[in-house]
Amino acid sequence: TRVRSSAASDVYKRQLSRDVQAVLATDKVRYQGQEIAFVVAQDRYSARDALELINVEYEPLPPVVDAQRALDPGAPVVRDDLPGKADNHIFDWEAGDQAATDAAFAAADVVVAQDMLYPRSHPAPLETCGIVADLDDISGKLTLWSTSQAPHAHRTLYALVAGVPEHKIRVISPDIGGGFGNKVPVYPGYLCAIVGAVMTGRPVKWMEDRSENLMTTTFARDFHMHGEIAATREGRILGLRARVLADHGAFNATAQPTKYPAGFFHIFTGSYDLRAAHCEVTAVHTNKAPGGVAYSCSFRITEAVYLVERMVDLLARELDLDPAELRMRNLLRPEQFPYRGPTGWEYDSGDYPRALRLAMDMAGYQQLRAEQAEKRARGEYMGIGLSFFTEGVGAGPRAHMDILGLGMADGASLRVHPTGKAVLAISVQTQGQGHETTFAQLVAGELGLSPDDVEVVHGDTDLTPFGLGTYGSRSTPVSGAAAVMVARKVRDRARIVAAAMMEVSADDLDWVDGRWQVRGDPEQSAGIAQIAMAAHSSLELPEGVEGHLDAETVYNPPNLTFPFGAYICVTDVDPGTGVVKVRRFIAVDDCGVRINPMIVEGQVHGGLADGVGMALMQVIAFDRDGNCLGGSFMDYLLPTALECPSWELGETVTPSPHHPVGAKGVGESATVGSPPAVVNSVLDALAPFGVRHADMPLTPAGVWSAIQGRPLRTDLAVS
Ligand code: MCN
Ligand code: CUN
Repeated sequence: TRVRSSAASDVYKRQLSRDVQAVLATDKVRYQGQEIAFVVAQDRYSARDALELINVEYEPLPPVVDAQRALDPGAPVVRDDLPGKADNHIFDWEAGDQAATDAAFAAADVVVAQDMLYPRSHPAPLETCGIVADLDDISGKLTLWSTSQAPHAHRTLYALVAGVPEHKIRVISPDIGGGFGNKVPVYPGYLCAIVGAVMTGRPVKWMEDRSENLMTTTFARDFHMHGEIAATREGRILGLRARVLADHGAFNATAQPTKYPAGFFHIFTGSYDLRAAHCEVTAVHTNKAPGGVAYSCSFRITEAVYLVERMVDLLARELDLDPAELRMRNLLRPEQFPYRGPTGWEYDSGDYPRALRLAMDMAGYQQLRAEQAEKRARGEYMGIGLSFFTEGVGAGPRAHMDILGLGMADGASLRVHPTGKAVLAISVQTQGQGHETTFAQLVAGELGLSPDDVEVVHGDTDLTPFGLGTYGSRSTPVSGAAAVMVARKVRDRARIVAAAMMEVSADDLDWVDGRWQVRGDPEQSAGIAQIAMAAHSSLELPEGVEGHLDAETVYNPPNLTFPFGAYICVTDVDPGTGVVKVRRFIAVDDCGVRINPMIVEGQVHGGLADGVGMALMQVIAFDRDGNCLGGSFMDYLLPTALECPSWELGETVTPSPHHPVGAKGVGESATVGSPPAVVNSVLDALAPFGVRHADMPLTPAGVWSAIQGRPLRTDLAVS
């Protein structure tokens, strides 16, 4: 398709000149599974037959599969289509103060260094990606039913690319079978379906099969990290360094449009009171499917937390200190909040020691250590692993964060019908997180209604206000705040109407127990339903006050919210087979005020299972020819109930000071926090063998090899 440049904004034109993903390959296929042609047919069987008729002659070319070799002189250049490109280098990026960090390291008694890989993994939602595109040739309206976590942002992009006026595009994102970040990007299949619909005048549907989804849609992680931590002999951490090689695959489409090329990785000092830190990230192209960002990840905080939590454990071992004790000595203290970290982050609130103490109490930490000592004495290998994480979720504010020039703020609109039934329209999109429940609760709480009386509308650009969508656990911090603020606007309007109803001054009304009440006269009050009827009636309202009861708002968050948690994982490792059994998992999460505790627990359960999967089972590896070895669920293993223990959850509540009800996001917390706890646990179990580190996933083969002193490279097939 040709881009109609007249419709393309400056921002978009800038992107076009950069490193964006091809819709279909023309001269060269850059990774296995890259789309080269599309066929439109009346059913999938004829489409398959037609595909057979397309004869593609491939000339095999040498690939770059190993990120660590991508910058070698003479390495094949993946993106030789980019003007002047003679290597696989994408960007260098750094954060923190290098001189201060060097000084901290020079002053340290102990320095520990370690290389580690956060392997490439895949979100693997329950349903794959797909779209139905339909162009009404009379109205010119293009309707897209698509699996999108960000319907409004997708619509804007389609309008820019296709030159179709934005109001003539309607993106509907119904129940999409889970997202986990997989459904944030725009994929070639979506665009092909749109082109197909435009060209044929018929609705066109595209739906991936599982292998296509696993092999070609956006991946996560693939961070080759080198960490260094400096401390005093007493266990006071002084500084942290990270050097990262980021494998972005063949196209850099997901990371490039933001001003954080390595996402939020520079939050890598984690939960510790650290004065000096410096990180450098270099990104490279390889002949792999594009990606690197999404999978319940908070945009690289997953990798950052993994790095620091592994480094702290390694330091504990070096100092012969208990890892819980070392963490306690270095965690940020409650009085340090709001806390500005050495790479520029401002954490809004926290009480870290309380969360860690609670997790240790729940686990019976000292008894566990005693049990471990006994078992070691009789040749049994039990591990106790800790991790403490700080998340940063709720992107914006719009001045600091944008995607393709779209500032990260979210709208909400609220209409209360005459009968007191309310409809809240939000710009984020639920994929199973339960927004229909929690957002109704938020509005109901502000207006004194029952949540049953609040309908939540989402996932349809024609019915909802503009906003950037659901990812980075931003719905509650941003859209949830918008829902509360718009409800408060409605409540303020209701106050004026109530004053007119009761013939008093609005200043004489107090909001008590979900009703506007005349001060000093509790007998005289009105609830929202009554007020809504009056607002639509012939009741005379003061000059300048409109009738009806509705409002709109756009919420621009002042900062991210910073949820945190303390996790403890207990494993038993069989040294003969390398099999790891996760026996117990204690998770204390603090996501500020919980709107719906059961939903929060469900989110945490899911994230913990993700963490067990990543730590022990999941990896998308490649062979030396660039064949993807994780293209089916036979190879890419997802955790089931068999691999997961019965989770033991705890909570502390440290409200966010800037969120209107004190809530922080939670959707990705457990995925971010749990992998290091599992890995630390397994490596704790293996300590008697002198094993310092082994990379995820800690499969039986990986654990067994580590015990033999030959740790595996998990991202490449062993030949
Ligand atoms: N919640 C709450 N109290 C809080 C925080 C959250 O009751 N203090 C509720 C929320 O209102 C919402 C749910 O918990 O109903 C998750 O909220 P939030 O943390 O704001 O996260 P989002 O709604 O923005 O969801 C996105 C997040 C991400 S980025 C991924 S990835 C992920 C996750 O959610 N994908 C999921 N959880 C998922 N759960 C399901 N079932 N399916 C996915 O695809
Ligand atoms: Cu990072 S995966 Mo979620 O933000 O959609």
